Amino acid sequence: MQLKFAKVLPLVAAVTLLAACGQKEEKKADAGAAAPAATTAAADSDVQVVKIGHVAPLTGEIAHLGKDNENGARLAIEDINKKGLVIDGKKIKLELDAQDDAGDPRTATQVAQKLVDDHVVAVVGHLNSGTTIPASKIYSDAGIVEISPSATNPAYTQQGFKTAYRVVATDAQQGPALANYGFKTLHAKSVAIVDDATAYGQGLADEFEKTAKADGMKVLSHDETNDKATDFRAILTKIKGERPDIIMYGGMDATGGPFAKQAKELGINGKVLAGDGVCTDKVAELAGDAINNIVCSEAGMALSKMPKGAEFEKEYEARFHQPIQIYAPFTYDAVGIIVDAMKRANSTDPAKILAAMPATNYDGVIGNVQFDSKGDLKQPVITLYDYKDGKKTVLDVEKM
Ligand code: ABU
Repeated sequence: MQLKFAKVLPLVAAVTLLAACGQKEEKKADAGAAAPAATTAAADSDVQVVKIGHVAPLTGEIAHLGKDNENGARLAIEDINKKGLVIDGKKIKLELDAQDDAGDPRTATQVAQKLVDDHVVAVVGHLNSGTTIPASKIYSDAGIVEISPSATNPAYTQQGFKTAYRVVATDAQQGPALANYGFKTLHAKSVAIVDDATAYGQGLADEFEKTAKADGMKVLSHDETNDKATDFRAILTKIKGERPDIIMYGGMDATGGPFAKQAKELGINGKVLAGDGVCTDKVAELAGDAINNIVCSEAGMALSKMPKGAEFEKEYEARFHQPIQIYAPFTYDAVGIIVDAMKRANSTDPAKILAAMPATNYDGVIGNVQFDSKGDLKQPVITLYDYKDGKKTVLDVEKM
């Protein structure tokens, strides 16, 4: 279970204070602080095994999303090994060190330490903002690059850690995009907001609320549930009495689906606006008929609009015999970005990979990736969707 954002915040504040505040480009990689060389001799003495870590919840309510993330990273490792990788004249075999943080902040820090002890050269993860933020201090202390494929809380990259990167837009972009859609396109004059009290759900709902108010929408209420909740009828009955034009839900699909379903069962017919955590394939199954009421955003380009999206989808489905949920292309590219930094550094030393990261200019499945001084995307994109016949359908693409 994720801790409430309020419980994560003091940790974020503490690490922020401890961290140096300069820009990534200004900081030179500190080889002394990095983990020891992360390679081990393979059976074939000509080949060195290099480990890349991956962390996501593989157990619990959103294990389907964690597995989707892991599949994307695993596919990238397999593709790179198939092509062959040579760094500094040595043949490299990549290995995925895949871990489960159960979406729990405390477990996330333990797993992060395990990956450091395993001598991974870099980490793809974590999935949740509430796990990515506390784990980022461990990777920063070890000098290991961390690329989150999905954590959207802005605080992650605001701590001054030169190791912290992400390949998605943030909730400071996603919240306003949703609110503006509600106001300008749905012509909503009032909204009721509910969040799941996690770093992600609460953060996104707060960003939505700020823009909704600035747009002139009336925020009738802002309630809190939790990321394990299954029964939303009490909150929804109260909201029904408030007669909002729309509802905004900050949380993941495991709760967002039943939330929308119960809203419809209670006779609430307004749209339910939600972020990327809800914007999955699985939510159609969880929401039932109420899927037609959901409008959601992704913190990146739609798979159908990605330059190599169709090719990737075909390869993914052939390999894993299931549809992509949402973040697999992002974990696939996160591995590619780490290997690209390795190639440019001509080294598997974590400190040299870290030093190569700011100059990233990578053409992947998700498009071109370049980072700003904090480790965020230079050109973030938000895509808005609704569902037609249970399938995600693009409504709008906003380039930030
Ligand atoms: N961005 C939605 C899911 C991951 C997170 O930020 O918690």
